[in-house]
Amino acid sequence: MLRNIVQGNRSPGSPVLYSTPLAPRQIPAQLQTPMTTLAVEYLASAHKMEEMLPDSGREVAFAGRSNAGKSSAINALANRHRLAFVSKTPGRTQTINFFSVGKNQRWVDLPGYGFAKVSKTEREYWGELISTYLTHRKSLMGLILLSDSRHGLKPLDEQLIGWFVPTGRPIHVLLTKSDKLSQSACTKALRETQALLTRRYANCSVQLFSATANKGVGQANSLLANWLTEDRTEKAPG
Ligand SMILES: Nc1nc2c(ncn2[C@@H]2O[C@H](COP(=O)(O)OP(=O)(O)O)[C@@H](O)[C@H]2O)c(=O)[nH]1
Ligand SMILES: [Mg+2]
Repeated sequence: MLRNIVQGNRSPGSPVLYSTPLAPRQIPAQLQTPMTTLAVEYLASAHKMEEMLPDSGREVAFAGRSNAGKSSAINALANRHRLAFVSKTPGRTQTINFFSVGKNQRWVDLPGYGFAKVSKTEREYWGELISTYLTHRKSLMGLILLSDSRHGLKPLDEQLIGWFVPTGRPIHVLLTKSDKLSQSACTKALRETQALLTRRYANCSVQLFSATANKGVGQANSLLANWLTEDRTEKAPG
């Protein structure tokens, strides 16, 4: 639903701070635009395959259980507060939302899953849509899977991983809300998820993440930028 997305227009120009302009090197660092701010803009939402944007260029998809912290993570990665809608109650953002992050480069916010109050028919429809998207989308360079660091990977998370692994493209797991865990619990969660992924799937990586504490944001952003730019011609599926 479009109203679940706040359009990502930047705020208008900064207020006049000085009566006489200063040379750039004289502007205090705290007043300059942070280097990490990406030009992320909302593009479109799709309810079905026919509404998807053309399958060209490159994109990275974000998936996770409802309430895993996906919208918060997207906002943190974009260094914006209200790009993706953040919910207090597990909700039903049942659209695939496209964001531009550069020329022919997109982030794709997939609908959250595992929300109990969704009917079986609805669940099946979205399972079909997402599995079709994950397995057929040529421009999809990799999948970011968000999972609450306190709960570990759930069967539906593994189902998604199972759909995507055969494409030969990478999956990176963000263990979200890590600010809610102690340092030792974080280490344990990271080690256990890493071990599970290594045991069962190829081409998966994992890191700790917290949108609230801005933890792991730089690491995830570097990986996203690599996926959207690196030369992968040898890995393209036949
Ligand atoms: N403590 C903490 N809470 C978070 C974090 N990320 C998200 N949340 C909270 O978790 C709930 C669900 O977040 P949201 O981003 O809407 O999850 P989504 O359903 O996966 O998009 C909200 O109440 C958020 O404020 C985080 O890094 N730390
Ligand atoms: Mg959300």
